[in-house]
Amino acid sequence: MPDWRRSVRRERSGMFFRSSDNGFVHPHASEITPQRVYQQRRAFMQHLATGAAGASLAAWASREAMAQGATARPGKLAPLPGKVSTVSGAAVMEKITAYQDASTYNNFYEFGTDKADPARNAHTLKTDPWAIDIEGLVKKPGRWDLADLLKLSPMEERIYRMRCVEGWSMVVPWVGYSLAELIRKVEPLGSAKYVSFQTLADPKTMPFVGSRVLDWPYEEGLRLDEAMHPLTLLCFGMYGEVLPKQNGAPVRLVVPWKYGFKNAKSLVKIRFTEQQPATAWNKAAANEYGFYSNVNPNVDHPRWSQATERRLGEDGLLSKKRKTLMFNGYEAQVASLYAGMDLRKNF
Ligand SMILES: Nc1nc2c(c(=O)[nH]1)N[C@H]1C(S)=C(S)[C@@H](COP(=O)(O)O)O[C@H]1N2
Ligand SMILES: [Mo]
Repeated sequence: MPDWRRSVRRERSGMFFRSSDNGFVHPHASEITPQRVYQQRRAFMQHLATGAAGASLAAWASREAMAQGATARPGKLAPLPGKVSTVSGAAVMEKITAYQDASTYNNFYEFGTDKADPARNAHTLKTDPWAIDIEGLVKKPGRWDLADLLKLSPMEERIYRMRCVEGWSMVVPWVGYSLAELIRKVEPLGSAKYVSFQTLADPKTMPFVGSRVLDWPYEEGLRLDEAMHPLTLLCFGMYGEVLPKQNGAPVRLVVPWKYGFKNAKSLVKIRFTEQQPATAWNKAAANEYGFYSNVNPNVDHPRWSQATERRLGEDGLLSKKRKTLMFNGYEAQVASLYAGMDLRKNF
């Protein structure tokens, strides 16, 4: 089979081969109505205004300029207060992917395995009330309500590349703060070496949690030093708004130098452990999805090359013109985390 055909088939069918035609259909309108966007945004802004975050945030003057790539959409409202991050590497100077693409071409298997399924189905997700349980090897375990998480630290905008293991990529302005802020508050014990992340698995609101495509709940994991890295983002919003449900509302992870599947959506549990935790994709196919999953153009997936990628909205569906960068372009920031490690073995 020619290479292009193989890549299209894979992208259409997701990380597992499946026979489906819907993989690259972009729906015309977002599932989010103006009314719903407005209500979400108001709730988010109220949280910001009442919290420590609200007071210190400068206006987002350049919002329009940053969103040059975004197509007009229903419910586009006043800018959300925020400040551009000063963390090194947190603002790439590449064209921002259209909101329409980033919010309708998703992997969120709890809502279906076709790229258009999450935007179609995730409206059933209930994001209020919401909490994250902190467990394991920490001095201060316990439950953090979303309202408390939202004001734990000032919100920042992080413009990151996102590279899915399947070979497509985008550039998204996320909103959140470094996960390290939360980790410091709960005080990991000296014995904690890893952090595991669990996401919601609610069969009542997530139609595919009954399926056997993955072992639910979706789990991910990082080494503690990776989790503490300033680029690792606890993310509540994108494009100046609260996260759309299909992108992992109300709170998700974004680890920009790793393949997209490390970015666990709709987080409900964070556990500190001594042993390397299990991860959903590693359990499903250990030879294809390793624990580290750092973006690496030199280490191919067993079924396809990782040397190049397709940028959503930029390249044609069949072309992967863009060279994939080592650590997704964050080598200067993160390479030292892996000094002396064999990245082929620890893929
Ligand atoms: N809970 C959960 N989180 C998930 C997934 C998922 O299926 N379930 N898919 C992952 C994959 S494969 C990718 S590429 C990203 C996609 O995030 P996005 O839809 O915001 O682009 O979410 C990741 N997080
Ligand atoms: Mo992915």
